[in-house]
Amino acid sequence: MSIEKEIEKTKEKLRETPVNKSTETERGRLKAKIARLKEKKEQKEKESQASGQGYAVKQRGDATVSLVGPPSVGKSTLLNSLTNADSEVAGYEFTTLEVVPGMMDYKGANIQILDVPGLISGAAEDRGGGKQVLSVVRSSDMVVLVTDIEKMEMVEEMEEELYQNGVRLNKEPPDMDVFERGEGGIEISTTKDVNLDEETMEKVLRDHGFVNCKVVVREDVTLDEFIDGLMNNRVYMPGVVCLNKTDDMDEGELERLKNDNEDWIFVSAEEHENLEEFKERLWKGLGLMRVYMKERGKEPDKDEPLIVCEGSTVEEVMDELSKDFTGELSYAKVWGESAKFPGQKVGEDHELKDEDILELRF
Ligand SMILES: Nc1nc2c(ncn2[C@@H]2O[C@H](COP(=O)(O)OP(=O)(O)OP(=O)(O)O)[C@@H](O)[C@H]2O)c(=O)[nH]1
Ligand SMILES: [Mg+2]
Repeated sequence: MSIEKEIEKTKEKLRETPVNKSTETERGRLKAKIARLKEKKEQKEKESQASGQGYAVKQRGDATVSLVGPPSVGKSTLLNSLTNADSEVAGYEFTTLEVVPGMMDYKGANIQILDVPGLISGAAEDRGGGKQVLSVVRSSDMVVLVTDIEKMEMVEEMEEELYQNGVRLNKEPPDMDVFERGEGGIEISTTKDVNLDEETMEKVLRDHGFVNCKVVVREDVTLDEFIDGLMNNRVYMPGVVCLNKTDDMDEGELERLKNDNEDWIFVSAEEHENLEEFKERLWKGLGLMRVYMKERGKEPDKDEPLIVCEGSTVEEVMDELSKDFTGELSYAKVWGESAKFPGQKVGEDHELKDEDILELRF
């Protein structure tokens, strides 16, 4: 769901929640959520504008994935073999000094892949414009840390660089809320499983300029996670390490590395080895699914799926299509994994599964 839609939905929920004592907390929560979403939207807009030369990469397609990595590990080669792009490949370092986009067609989705050079501190030295590079990564939906056997130690360095710049890989935002208010000082409320002591939290809050606020922490968080929860410039996205040039490796060594790093993906961009698995990893990481729309009495168009987030409901699919429809939904019918039987009539809150067929009637 886009941020705009999420804002709209939350506003609607707020309108539907009556104003009284028992709904006060819920209304506060919704208001805070709207404020947070608005901030996130502004942040995203700012970042897409912060485009120095060579960084004016428009977000296109159903999702965007950044390839980051040290020089000469084969980012451009990987981009070229995955997409329609034609990025310069060379045997010397710093070949690519601007962000090069390419479009990858996978399972009917258009996934934009960005070849983003020069992220790492030493290498960046602002030749690649470190800050802009980071803003490109921050506004993408997933990041791939590309490396090869010679530069494996760079993986940790890249992860650290991203962490220092507010990018949280493979993590969920902490389950907590901060409600700022005009008076009343700092009030902290936590669930039983929270181990971080309130004194520390209060100190951190003051250090971060909070004077009057109510903080609700609903899960056990580390100090760093607590701080993340106070900041609105953190971005959370999936990340995967891709070790390239497997064609150039000793087989025993490759096996050993695979065993030691089970969540990495091993490819040869040049020899096109394991690229389908790589694409599937992106698909899984991005959490996308396909829904085939069908008209009454007709077969669905399987070449043109609607690409939505995993777990989307009928209502969310309708939101996605909203421009095409007017009027009240008369019924929704579903074929596929989420249906109890083919053509089951379902409500708007029915959760769809990948490759479901959906017929909407207004
Ligand atoms: N053996 C082997 N070599 C590869 C592979 N992929 C890329 N290379 C070689 O590695 C060198 C660098 O490749 P590039 O794609 O230019 O690397 P890059 O990461 O884009 O480099 P910069 O743009 O300088 O950051 C070239 O000589 C490629 O031919 C691969 O899968 N196997
Ligand atoms: Mg390159």
